[in-house]
Amino acid sequence: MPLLSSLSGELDDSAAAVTVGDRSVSREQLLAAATAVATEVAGASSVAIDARAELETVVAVTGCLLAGVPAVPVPPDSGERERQHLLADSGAQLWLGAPRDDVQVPVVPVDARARSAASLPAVDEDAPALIVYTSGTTGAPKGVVHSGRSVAACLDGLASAWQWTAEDTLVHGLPLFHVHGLVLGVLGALRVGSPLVHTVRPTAQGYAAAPGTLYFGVPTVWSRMCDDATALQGLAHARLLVSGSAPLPVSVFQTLAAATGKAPIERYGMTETLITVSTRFDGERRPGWVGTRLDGVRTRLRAESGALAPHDGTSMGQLEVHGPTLFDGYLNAPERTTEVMGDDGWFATGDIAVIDPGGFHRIVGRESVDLIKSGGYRIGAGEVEHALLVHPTVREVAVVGVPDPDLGQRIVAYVVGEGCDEKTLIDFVATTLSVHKRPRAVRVVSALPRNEMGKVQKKALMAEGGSS
Ligand code: MLC
Ligand code: AMP
Repeated sequence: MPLLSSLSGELDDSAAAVTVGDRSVSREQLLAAATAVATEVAGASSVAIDARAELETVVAVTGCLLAGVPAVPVPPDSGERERQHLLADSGAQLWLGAPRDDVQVPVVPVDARARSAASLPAVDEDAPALIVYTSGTTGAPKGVVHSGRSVAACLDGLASAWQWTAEDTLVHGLPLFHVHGLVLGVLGALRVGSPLVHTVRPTAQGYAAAPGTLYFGVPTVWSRMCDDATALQGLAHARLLVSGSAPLPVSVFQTLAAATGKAPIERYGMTETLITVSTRFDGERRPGWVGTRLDGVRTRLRAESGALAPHDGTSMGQLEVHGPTLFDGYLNAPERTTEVMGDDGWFATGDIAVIDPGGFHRIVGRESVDLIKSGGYRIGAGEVEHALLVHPTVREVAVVGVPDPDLGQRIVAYVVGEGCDEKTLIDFVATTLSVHKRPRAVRVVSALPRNEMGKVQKKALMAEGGSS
């Protein structure tokens, strides 16, 4: 079934299908406005979307999918350097959004009230549909290419695991430029046919005020919710509270379960693999564990020795995944794709996990200290270090993620230089990369700890940063 076939299906066309903030469109309106976008972008090799938390982003992405033109969501808080990288690397031929001084490609304004009934040719479900940029341990973000088929496989697997139907109303306020908020949170609702209420920001008050049955959040959202007893009461009617993108602390799981009467659903995934593992609506929900494989997905553990590790609930190994939800590859970087994707089609996640005999997965940590998860965002230490080294006061730098009760990990930059100022450097990263990639603290030191080989000892910095 084509990814968005349910848009023109048999559901009630007149009811609000997507609400973002205080604006809504029905399915019929969304289809008409997205068709207008599709006619504008038809034939482009790819199109960049200014992915603000607005109705227009939903219309723009839907239009690109209807036209069969790969959509490149661009974080609205990205700085010029990051935005230019995304535009150049993706080769985007158009910019869907408001004009920006640094955007040189033609601008196509998006109007959620536009109407077109043009008939569109069928889309090849195996062709690239989305290019989502995500950080690696080093270098600039890479474009992760997904077809309509991989997205559909992921969404159908989740619908089955969660018994997610058109009777549900989905509520979330996650960013519309990553897998969680965009693929699950928008395309999931459109494919399943459940109305979506996007709260613009993922605040506890916003979630509590929005009447839904299914709520999506990253652990930081749920942990903030747990600090707001009134907001928690507002979720008592929910059918499912779903957490993902980072580890959900056991204490947050337990508080949510006690306060709402519902243990949260946890699910695990990556931009490259989409969601591969989840607990099920009718299955066990075990704190600290992320559940079992989605339909069609296979998983295995690769021990440090290179052999496969047993699924005995205690043996650890790097998690490898296989199945219909996997990406097609990194854009313009076949060698990077080969590094993570074996000839046999298994993807090496870089996450260390255990699997128990019943097929339940627990994510123990990440293999590399250079991939940081902060507030559910994946941030490469190398990318932030590179940005800081451009600043004239910085001579050496090491960026680490230290444990943080709110964000999971907090980015801390250790710098060596002359006249380094914390606020200046934080703002520098916020305006050249993305606001969400900024260090939360900068520590000026006389030298970085290095081993005999001259390599920075990041684990020592993490231990120090975590304790202060
Ligand atoms: C602060 N701000 C600054 C600034 N410092 N602006 C410019 N320069 C500076 N130095 C502003 C911000 O722009 C923003 O303004 C405000 O301060 C707060 O921003 P923040 O610090 O980023 O908010 P915070 O409260 O820390 O955000 C927490 C959060 C966020 C949970 C809301 O981290 C979040 O949305 N996380 C979701 C990430 C996600 O969706 N990940 C999924 C990846 S996919 P203003 O004006 O904007 O308020 C994936 C796959 C899977 O992982 O499995 O799902
Ligand atoms: P991203 O590429 O932003 O999609 O981030 C993917 C990474 O997020 C994974 O490799 C994991 O490290 C982490 N992650 C996602 N979901 C979970 C989860 N439920 N529990 C623990 N880690 C998670």
